[in-house]
Amino acid sequence: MAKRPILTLPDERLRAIAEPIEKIDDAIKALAQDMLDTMYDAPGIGLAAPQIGELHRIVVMDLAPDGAARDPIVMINPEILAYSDDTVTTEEGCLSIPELYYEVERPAEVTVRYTDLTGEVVERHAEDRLAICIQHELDHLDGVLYIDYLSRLKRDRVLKKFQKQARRAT
Ligand code: GNR
Ligand code: NI
Repeated sequence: MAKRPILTLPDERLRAIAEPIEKIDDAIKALAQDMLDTMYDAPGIGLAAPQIGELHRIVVMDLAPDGAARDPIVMINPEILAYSDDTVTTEEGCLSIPELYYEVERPAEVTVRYTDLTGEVVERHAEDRLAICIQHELDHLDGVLYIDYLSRLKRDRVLKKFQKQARRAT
């Protein structure tokens, strides 16, 4: 059980492209567990490895309702195979952009393919919050943040706020 610090804007590692995982060894299993521990502690419904400074293509999620049993999902080298044409607009937040929430429009449904922790390749169709969470987490693996979908004005306002905060902290 190891909770790791979550990186926040403007940390450059949030903008990096994460590397594919070649082998699911003990280090990757330990990383997945640290990510789940960190996500549950935050708390959040998802976490991507770059958010704790690990530039590997792995994300974790748990969309179980509050009070229900945990339902952790670990996706290694995930890829979206198909997006629906219909979109939904939902309010998103990000643990790396604390305390801010903005509406984002995304495809409503996706089909994702990934390798699970046992090495099995899984294909899964997702809708609702899971579909949004998958897209949000997979974006992190390519250095994309949800604020990148906002208007330039809104995005720049967010970036400025965190740049200013970082300057104060140093
Ligand atoms: O905890 C989180 N909640 C959330 C809400 C709406 C859309 C996406 C998310 S993911 C976020 C955790 C996070 O930052 N994952 O990268
Ligand atoms: Ni996020």
